[in-house]
Amino acid sequence: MALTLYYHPLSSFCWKTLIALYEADLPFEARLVNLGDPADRAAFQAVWPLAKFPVLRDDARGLTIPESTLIVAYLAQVYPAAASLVPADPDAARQACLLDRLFDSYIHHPFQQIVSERLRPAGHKDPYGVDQSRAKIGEGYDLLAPMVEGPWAMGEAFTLADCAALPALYYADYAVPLAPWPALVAYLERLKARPSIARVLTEAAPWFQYFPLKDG
Ligand SMILES: N[C@@H](CCC(=O)N[C@@H](CS)C(=O)NCC(=O)O)C(=O)O
Repeated sequence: MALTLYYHPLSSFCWKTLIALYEADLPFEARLVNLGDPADRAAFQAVWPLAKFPVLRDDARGLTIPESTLIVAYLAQVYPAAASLVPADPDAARQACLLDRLFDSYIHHPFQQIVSERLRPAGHKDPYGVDQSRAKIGEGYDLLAPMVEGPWAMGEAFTLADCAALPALYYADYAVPLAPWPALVAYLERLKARPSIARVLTEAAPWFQYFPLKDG
């Protein structure tokens, strides 16, 4: 198969790319990486030295593409079925990219910081850093709630921005509940009902027991 996605079903950044692949109904081999297994990690590092997933391998073109945003943009550029994920209009494309960056930078990354803190050993905790990350997520919600046009981030078209929004909002809701931002609550519900996203969540469900923040 030409496309291989190195991923893990629980990985939030992998969700962004899975949503895009499912939206476009593109065939690909899903290669689950167990970073806890030294041999699996070493094999993945041979593909991408940073050993961060997702990574897309396109054998037909001899390309290895890391970074979730870049993977979605690549799919949109190369596969007609995925083209609408990045709007053709340059201004709309820029806005979709901006929303992707905002969801990643102000919600997704601070959420990752909170999870990392949860995994730190006793004596190395950073409650001040967690407070800062929570505050940043709240600022992200404030910023993004009025920017989401509805039904999708960019209006009628489902784009890269929505692929980025789902993992960010779905997971951050555990750390900073979305309830005070009803527009984002409603948006997240619409996202969850979208078939591509419902499929990602169904596939992740057996792994949620390993999610460190599932108890809040
Ligand atoms: N900026 C990267 C972030 C990728 C990332 O942080 N991936 C996480 C999983 S969600 C990972 O590989 N974690 C494993 C590790 O850090 O060892 C992207 O957008 O793809």
